[in-house]
Amino acid sequence: MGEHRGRIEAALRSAVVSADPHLTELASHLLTAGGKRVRPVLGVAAAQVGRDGPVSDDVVAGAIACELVHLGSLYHDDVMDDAATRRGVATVNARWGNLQAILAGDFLLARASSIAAALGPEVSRLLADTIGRLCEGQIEELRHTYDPGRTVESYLSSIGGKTASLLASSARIGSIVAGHGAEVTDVVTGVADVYGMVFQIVDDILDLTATDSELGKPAGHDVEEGVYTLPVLVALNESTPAARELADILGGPLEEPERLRAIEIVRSGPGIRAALAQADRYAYAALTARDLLPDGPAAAALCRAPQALLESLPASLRSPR
Ligand code: GRG
Repeated sequence: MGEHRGRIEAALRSAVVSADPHLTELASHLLTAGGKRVRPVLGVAAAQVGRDGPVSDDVVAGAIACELVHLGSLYHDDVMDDAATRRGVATVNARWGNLQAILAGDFLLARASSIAAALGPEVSRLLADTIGRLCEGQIEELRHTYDPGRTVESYLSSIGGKTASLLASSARIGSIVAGHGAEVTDVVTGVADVYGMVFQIVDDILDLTATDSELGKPAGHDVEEGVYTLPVLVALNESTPAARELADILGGPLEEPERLRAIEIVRSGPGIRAALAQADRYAYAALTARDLLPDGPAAAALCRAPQALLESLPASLRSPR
């Protein structure tokens, strides 16, 4: 994957260059600040299923189109959240203002669309539909902001759109561009979708369980913002005095002592364990897909990725299967 990472970085850097040097600076800002590149790595891994050797330039192009959509969505997300920092640096909105951040995010989406169009109508349409799914997931989350009555179904639908859909499409595009048949393409799409669900559930668990310094932001940030994730929804659905106290606390913006109490209630109830069990079921589904793909390291790594994510959690959190 080392060689591929170099190609991904070079392609990303050249994709964000505009005729306007200031727009280039805006569009490069988060890219040069870091990021794990999960989406392009998934795209390349999907292309490598059943194959040896380097992937084509078109596979790298498909992979970076997905990362550019991710980046564009982060620019817009940071405007919506009025976020001050991301990837350890000031956000574009904090440094240059909301208007420039929105335009730079649009520019990243435009570059992604142009790259996808060059890969053909199927990839182009898939990427456009995925941008729509991101918006649907985000709208579903907004619809239930500060809503203690939010259902688990709403949560799963929202993270399916805002996170898993782009990871699934990254793998799907890698597979299509590599010329895999429909069966392999559908399996890698499903595995990457499941990975996305686990990825977001784990992120949401860590928001409630990690320390402020591990997170680089105060724990319970989601609760504070009114985003009630799976552990919180499970805790709210208990018939206990603690669940009733939590319902009384939630429903609006929180003062510091309320945020800490809400975290304490969720941590000491069944919500974290239930969320881990849900993630574990997804991870198990990905493991069982291994038999449906040709042998080789890429297929093995893809199908084990959700499980590996769960294993990277502190032992104190992990649930037995
Ligand atoms: C403009 C495409 C577009 C969408 C508008 C704002 C929005 C609707 C969607 C944003 C959805 C969003 C921010 C989902 C969270 C996705 C997520 C898991 C982000 C963190 O991804 P990582 O951990 O981040 O891969 P790095 O920094 O490593 O790239």
